[in-house]
Amino acid sequence: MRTGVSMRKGAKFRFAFVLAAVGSAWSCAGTTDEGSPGAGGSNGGATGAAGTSGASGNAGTTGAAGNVATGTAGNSGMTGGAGTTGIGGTGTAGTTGNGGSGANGGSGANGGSGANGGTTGSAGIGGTTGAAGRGGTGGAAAGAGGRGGSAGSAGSTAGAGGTGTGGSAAGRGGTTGTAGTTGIAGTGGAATTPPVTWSTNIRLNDDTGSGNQSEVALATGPNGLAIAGWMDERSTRVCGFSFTTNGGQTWSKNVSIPNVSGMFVGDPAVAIDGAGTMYAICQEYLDVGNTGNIRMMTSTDKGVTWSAVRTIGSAPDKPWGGGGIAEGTVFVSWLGNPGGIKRSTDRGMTWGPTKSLGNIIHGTAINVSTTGLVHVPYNLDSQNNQLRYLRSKDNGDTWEATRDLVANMGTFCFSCSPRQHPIVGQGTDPTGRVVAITWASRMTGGQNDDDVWLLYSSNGGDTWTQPIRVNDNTNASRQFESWVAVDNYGRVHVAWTDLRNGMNETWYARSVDPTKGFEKNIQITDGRGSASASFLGDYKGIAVSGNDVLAVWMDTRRDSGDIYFSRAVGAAGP
Ligand SMILES: [Ca+2]
Ligand SMILES: [Ca+2]
Repeated sequence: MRTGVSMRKGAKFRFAFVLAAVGSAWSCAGTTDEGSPGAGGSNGGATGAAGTSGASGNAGTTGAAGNVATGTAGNSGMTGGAGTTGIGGTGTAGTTGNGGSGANGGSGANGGSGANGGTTGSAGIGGTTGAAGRGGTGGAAAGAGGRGGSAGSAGSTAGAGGTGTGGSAAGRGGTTGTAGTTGIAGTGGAATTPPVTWSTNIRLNDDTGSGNQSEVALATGPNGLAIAGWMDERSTRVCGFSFTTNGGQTWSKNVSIPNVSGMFVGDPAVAIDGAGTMYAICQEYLDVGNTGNIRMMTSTDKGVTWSAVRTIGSAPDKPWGGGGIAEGTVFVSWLGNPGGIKRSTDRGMTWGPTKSLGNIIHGTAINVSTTGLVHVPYNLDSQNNQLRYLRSKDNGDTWEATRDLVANMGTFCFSCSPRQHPIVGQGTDPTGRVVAITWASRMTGGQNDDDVWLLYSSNGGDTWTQPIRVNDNTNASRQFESWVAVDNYGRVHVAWTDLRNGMNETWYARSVDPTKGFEKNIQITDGRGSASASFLGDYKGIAVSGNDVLAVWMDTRRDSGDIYFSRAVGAAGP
């Protein structure tokens, strides 16, 4: 943005057939036999059948002592079938469920005449711990029958699912065993995240002088392709660009969109489509805040050659770009009254109709996804300082009605030095289901100065959290110029300018689930410079490239402004 009002921008249990011991009846007083304890049964056995009644004993003279019939032990219950493997869980399998304690044998019937069969044995206790992430295996039925009595019942309780460990998602309980009950879902272990190590910082602007570079944006594409763009005042002000074809290991010499008007040029934007076409965009002001042109050049060969620079529209201020999934698709938005957004499917040669965004004077962000979801958030301080949000579910063919996600985005430090404008940053996972929006402002619940805020959706923008503070410093200090990226696993990566140490530093935080907070803030910068400037570029870039996170920022360690880069290899990986 150029001016104070502009943007910046988851057993087979065979029923245990418990053979009921049939108590024979003898006409005499028999001895009483106690049933012996059954062996441990566990899951899912059926209740043993009650002993059949003995036949009536003959009344008579002294009968021979009746033999005590021995009840037949109940058959062991079959092992419950393991549940199906938990979906998505990678938790370590738990230990097999212990067999439940066996059915206690029924108390022996007295061999009396006409004695009834023994009483039914009590049911065994079900097995205990099941396997993590899997249904517990069933315990053996095992209950030995009491003498003269009927067999004990098999255990009936299925093993419960155990607790998984180390998995990144909760394992699901087993499906219902044939005779067993459904295993209880195991709880997932703590999710794991790869470590974050930011690389040695490197400078992207390749001039040797001390001209000012600022206002840096970043886009990533397939196969390690990325492009950064910035405003460059090494000589006549231009939009400068550098790109990488190896995920940021090395960067190209700078290219630029030149200044042909002699007027103010800046507000660079960059995009890469799904096929790897790079789009370099620059605002050419003709009358600052009133009229100007959006200029663009493209490369379809990873930067070996670039097209001519063309004017693709008019706008008073600050364009933004979003690369489509399809080859040749790109979105461009801009500020104005009204601001707008439009789409091209032929690399910017022709454009579809403009969708009005209302009177916007600060920047938009654009994220496109493989599911057709397109997310466009922006600040609307021309009305009530709300966070307004536009969504498409069909790749921009049609747009939904706008929604206001935050009624008031807080106080922006327009007049601070360095200044802070209501620039809205955004990132999504490739499917567009996990969406994060960030800005910096003074808001209730913060530190009474500039803080970094984040709004989060895990359902494609249907519902959103309240603002969540990202920065964890405890001293009164400014954090601003934030941007955000979301990786393939839905993790959120935020970068911002941080003055907690009184200097111009760039800091970072990651979260698996922002509703549960962020990891400890860490610093990306390995050097720092003065923050005593009226302008530190308004915004910055952070994006995911494969398993890595890339970041670019305006750095003052060397002169009044350079564009620096770092990457955190593997920080976005499995
Ligand atoms: Ca603060
Ligand atoms: Ca410089």
